[in-house]
Amino acid sequence: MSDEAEVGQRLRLDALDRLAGPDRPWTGPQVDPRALRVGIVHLGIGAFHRAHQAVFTELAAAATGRDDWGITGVTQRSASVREQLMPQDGLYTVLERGADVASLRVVGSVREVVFGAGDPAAVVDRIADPAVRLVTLTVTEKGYRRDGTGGLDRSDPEVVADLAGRPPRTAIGQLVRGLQRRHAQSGAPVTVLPCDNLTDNGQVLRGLVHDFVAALPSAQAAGFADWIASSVRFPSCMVDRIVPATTEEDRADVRRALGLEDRGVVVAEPFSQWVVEDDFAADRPAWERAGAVLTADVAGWEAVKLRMLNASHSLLAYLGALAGYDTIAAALSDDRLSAAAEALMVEDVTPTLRVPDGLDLTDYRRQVLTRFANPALRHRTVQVAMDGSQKLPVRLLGTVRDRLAAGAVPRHAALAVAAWMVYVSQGRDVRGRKLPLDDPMADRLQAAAATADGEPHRLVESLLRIPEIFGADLPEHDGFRTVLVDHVARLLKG
Ligand code: CS2
Repeated sequence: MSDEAEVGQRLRLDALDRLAGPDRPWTGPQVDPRALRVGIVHLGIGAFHRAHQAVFTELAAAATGRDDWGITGVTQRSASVREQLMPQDGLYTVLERGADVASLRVVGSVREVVFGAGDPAAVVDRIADPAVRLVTLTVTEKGYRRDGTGGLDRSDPEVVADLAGRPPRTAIGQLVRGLQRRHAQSGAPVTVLPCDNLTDNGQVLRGLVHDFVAALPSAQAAGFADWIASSVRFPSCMVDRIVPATTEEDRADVRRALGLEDRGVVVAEPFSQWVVEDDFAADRPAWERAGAVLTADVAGWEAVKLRMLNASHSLLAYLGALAGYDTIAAALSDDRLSAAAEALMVEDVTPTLRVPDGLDLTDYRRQVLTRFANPALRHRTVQVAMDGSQKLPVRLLGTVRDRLAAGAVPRHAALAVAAWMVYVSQGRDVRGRKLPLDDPMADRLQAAAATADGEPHRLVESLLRIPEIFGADLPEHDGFRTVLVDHVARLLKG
């Protein structure tokens, strides 16, 4: 028996057509995928993009009758998304899990998936294609390869190799080499829109592109930097949707509902939000027709989301994982942990925020906690716990600095940082189960933690002295160190 026969027929356009009918328990693509032409290149086509921007883009195309906003997705490190989607004509299911009901949507806006490491030339070609007017990114915080000051990390061997002219492998390298070809070939204007959880993500990316270009030999940079300044825009945006890792159970649920095998299933909560700075070099999809907010002011939204939602997510992830809770919802069901998340948002974060017009912060806070409590999502604490060295500065340390500057001690934000420190040093939960340290700085963190030998003061001191995370200022702040040591001492006692 072939693989295909064992697992059932694979999701594909022709198979989907045969299933069409009024009673089907899923929503099909809102545009005809066969007629879609590519207008967007997306770097980093993971689950988040497929559950968020790809859906907004399809709905916007459907609302406006446009057929030129198909997506070429670039998978960065492994070919697996390509292997999942290409045999399926780019189709995949978003399995939306509400607290009580689930629903399914088959999405057709991804028309092609390129494996960046396997076919770097194709990535450069696609970005240069004048039919493409948008390059979007979700490459995670670490994918930007920044140094301690937020600039491009010129000591990173992958950055060095991309700068030396090999076929590009890093996201910034791919982007700059694609833009370089575009400048040489058509000079058509293009917008680059980063969709990762970073403060001022558009400006950050513009700065990194600038750093890369400035490090090129002058003959290559001539005219190119000016063209970028005049013809490329880097708007910022805030993205929000909880997208846990897909499990075998999720795939089995979709198989049962669809009657087809979908290897590209992504899972998401019902909530989805996108606030985009309306500053485009050329055309864009009418995302507002799909519920996105296009505005001149993204910064306020971004700060609210990162400091309220992502910060309390990280707090629950570290405290929850240490306490033996597998999921965020389970962690939140512990009164002490939900009180800590609430206190973080109310006491530490709220005083630091400039609230955007039309947003009620109390409602926002309640909504965040309700979303976290969704038991059907099964969002794992260790998933949110990963890459802490990259996430802490963005989510928590801005709040810490603002409160310290105001003369206050941010006790709850410090608790989240302390929980991360204990997570790093113990690597085990209260029941003795191993907790993975999935972080680009894992070796350095573990080495720093090991020197402390379980002594709270030394643990805080050794981790706080990592400037890429805590800068030069925070280790010098006695009040912050003292509150960290208190929390760490208590957490180490269990
Ligand atoms: C989470 C985010 O994994 C994490 O660190 O905090 O991915 C979070 O689920 C999203 O930002 C929600 O929009």
